[in-house]
Amino acid sequence: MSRRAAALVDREKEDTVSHADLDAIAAPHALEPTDGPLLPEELGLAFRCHGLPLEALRDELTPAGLHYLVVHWDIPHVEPGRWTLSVGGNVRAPFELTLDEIRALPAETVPVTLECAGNGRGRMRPRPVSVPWLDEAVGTAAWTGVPLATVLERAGIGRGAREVVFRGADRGVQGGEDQVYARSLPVAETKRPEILLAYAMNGRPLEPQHGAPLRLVVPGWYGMASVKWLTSIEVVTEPFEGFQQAVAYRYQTGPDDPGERVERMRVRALMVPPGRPDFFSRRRYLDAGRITLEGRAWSGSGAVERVEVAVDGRWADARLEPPLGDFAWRGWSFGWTATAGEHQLTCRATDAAGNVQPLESPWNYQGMGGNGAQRIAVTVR
Ligand SMILES: Nc1nc2c(c(=O)[nH]1)N[C@H]1C(S)=C(S)[C@@H](COP(=O)(O)O)O[C@H]1N2
Ligand SMILES: [Mo]
Repeated sequence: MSRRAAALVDREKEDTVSHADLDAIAAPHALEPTDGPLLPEELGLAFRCHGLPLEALRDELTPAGLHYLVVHWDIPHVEPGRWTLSVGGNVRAPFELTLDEIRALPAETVPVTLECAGNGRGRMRPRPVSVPWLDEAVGTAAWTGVPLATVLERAGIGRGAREVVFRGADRGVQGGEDQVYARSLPVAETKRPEILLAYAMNGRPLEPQHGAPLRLVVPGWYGMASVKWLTSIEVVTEPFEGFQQAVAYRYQTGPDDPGERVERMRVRALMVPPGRPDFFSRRRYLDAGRITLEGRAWSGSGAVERVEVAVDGRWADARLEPPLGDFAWRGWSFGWTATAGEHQLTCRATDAAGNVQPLESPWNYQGMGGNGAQRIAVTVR
């Protein structure tokens, strides 16, 4: 029996994980996927990391306070006046930049949909044990900052460079490993002009929880690539093997499978839940008659080209709005004549690369890339 399996067996007799268990569990996720009820630790993570209230899908740009949030450890205390960004490694000319120096460089603003790679995890069976997202780990903001390519050009990427490593100011323990949050991008990817070193979100300075004073924003990729509280950029000549790259964020069939890297967001559509909700079940109540269902859809592999809506399993095409940008979600709407009774509503998107959103999230060990279709139960009176 693996250490993690043993921990799970022990665990089922207790209410919380003991320190001894935690020390014994040298794994990306503390426990094996489970069919059991939600654990107190998952609930704790679900409070620290919050989702987009789905009614906020009405906003093309998500107000910062409604944008989903992921913080692996603690929000670091960063004093903007003392903070600098170091750019180094395999470059011609390493340097440091203050926030004022970064703000003085030519800026771009790009609307970007970010989604956590763990979205949908909470519905997978067995359930990978981490933040138990259902559908709501997404948001879209207009990010303002300096293109990463500008800063890397100034440093001059050296010969033989393979990847660029981004490190944050936050530090913690995961899988038994003490670490700072770090991720890399292949050098070719770093030349994309829309990748930003962002200091503003929706026209306002970044808030602490979203990465102040400076964060990376990698449009098209799941959120883990967009390193917050950025302190250093290092060009390296070997593939980066940090924990958040080599162990976490992989599509694995099981604990011993090295798996594939998680990169681009899978195609997904969401609907604004119509009508009024029940407090506990979130079942929706609405009045019979003509209504417009609406929502937004996105993909990291090209534009969304089709959104379909199903009422009680019968699919029909929704009307698409013009895209907000190449890297942001696209609005859609669908006219429905609601008839008295119980109904189930769902939606799915197809992208320019021909990817069709599945009805059920494909299962994997870490619960990554869960793009199964949202289902909304409604009662029409
Ligand atoms: N330094 C640092 N960057 C980070 C994280 C983190 O914990 N530390 N979380 C990542 C993950 S998993 C996601 S999904 C996004 C979330 O960004 P947001 O909280 O601004 O929505 O930030 C990413 N960047
Ligand atoms: Mo994430």
